Amino acid sequence: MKFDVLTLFPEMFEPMKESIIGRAIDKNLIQIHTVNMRDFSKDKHKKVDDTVYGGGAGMLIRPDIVYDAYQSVKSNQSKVIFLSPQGKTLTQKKVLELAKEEHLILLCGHYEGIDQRVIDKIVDEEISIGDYVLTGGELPAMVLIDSVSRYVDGVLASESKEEESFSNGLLEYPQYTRPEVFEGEKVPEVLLSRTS
Ligand code: 4FN
Repeated sequence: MKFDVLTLFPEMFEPMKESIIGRAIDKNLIQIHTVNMRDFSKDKHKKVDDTVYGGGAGMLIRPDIVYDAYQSVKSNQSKVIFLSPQGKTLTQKKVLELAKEEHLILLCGHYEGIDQRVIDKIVDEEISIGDYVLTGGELPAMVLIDSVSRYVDGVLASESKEEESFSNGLLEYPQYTRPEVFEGEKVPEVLLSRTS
């Protein structure tokens, strides 16, 4: 599965090369490629944003910049997801659905947002990770990549997906590991004979 991330802050995605996701990249099971939208600026100051028509606070990313960045990575199998507070909340059901895709293009907003015309033109789905104010769509994009990547074949050891599945998670009980006594608190007696 390939992820192309359209962002103004590509360096934010560097830490994803660690851990389980990093191993999946090394094994060529997933690819995470960032596109710096600033590279598509047409002016000498590398400007990508402008003021809002009709007034209103702040700046928006210009539609032509986003469109050219999109054109540089789109394929016939790509699905474009805009990470946005107005989107449908990401659920485990949606994660499993997205894991079947070959190519996801993730569009990350910054400043006050993105011109609506390019959203209408290129975006297939608008997804939110929850209701709180953020400074950009980059962390939401990483949440989506992390949650979806675990379901790409070969990324996780086969048992862990079932065991940690959402439905089982709701029924989870407290768990304990060594030491047997921590700050005077003992592991429940009934569990002590069952360590695997
Ligand atoms: N956020 C709210 C209402 C109005 C604005 C925001 C907000 C980043 C570009 C969007 C936020 C949260 C979850 C993307 C929030 C998400 C974003 C996300 C996001 C800069 C404009 C902005 C009512 C939700 C509190 C800033 C509510 N999932 N604007 O955060 O991109 O994906």
